[in-house]
Amino acid sequence: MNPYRLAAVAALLALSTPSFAHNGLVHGGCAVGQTFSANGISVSGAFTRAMLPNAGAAGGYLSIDNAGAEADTLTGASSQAAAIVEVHQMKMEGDVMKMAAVEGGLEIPAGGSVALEPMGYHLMFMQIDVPFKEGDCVEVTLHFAKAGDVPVVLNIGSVAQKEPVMDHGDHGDHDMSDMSEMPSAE
Ligand SMILES: [Cu+2]
Repeated sequence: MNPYRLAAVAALLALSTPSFAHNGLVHGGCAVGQTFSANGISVSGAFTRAMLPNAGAAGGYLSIDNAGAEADTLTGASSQAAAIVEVHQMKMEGDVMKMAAVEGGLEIPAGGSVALEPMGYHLMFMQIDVPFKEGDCVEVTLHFAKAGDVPVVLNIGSVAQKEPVMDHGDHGDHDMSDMSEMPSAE
């Protein structure tokens, strides 16, 4: 490849956003316990679940901290891994648990935090082409009214994952029996 062509390729790479996967999925080798920060917003404990065949949709869970002096609003999210990503809320309607898009976005109070978790607020990934597989990761960009775009990576846990994915790596000294005592990721 001649030097000019090489430079052109390098320039193109520099222009593109830091995405390491074509379909928004990162296969294997994803770090766990990461925090993603931009403009006063910090996102931690981000995870989703492995999908059963033909499930087509998945929830996304994470905790959002707003260190700013003003409230911000999570207005939406996008990902190459799903054609549609919405911010949803679970609600009881009579005896029936239903979910619906959060109208007007989700407010994150100044100096406060909001958890998106199973049975509560969550990201809803719909029209997923490549099913989520445990151990891989999903790249998502969160959109905030004030902080702008915050790119995050969700670890894919088991089909029944309820908590952020932990490192069950080769640390012989890691005692998993007291996981409930783990401080929530900060
Ligand atoms: Cu939902």
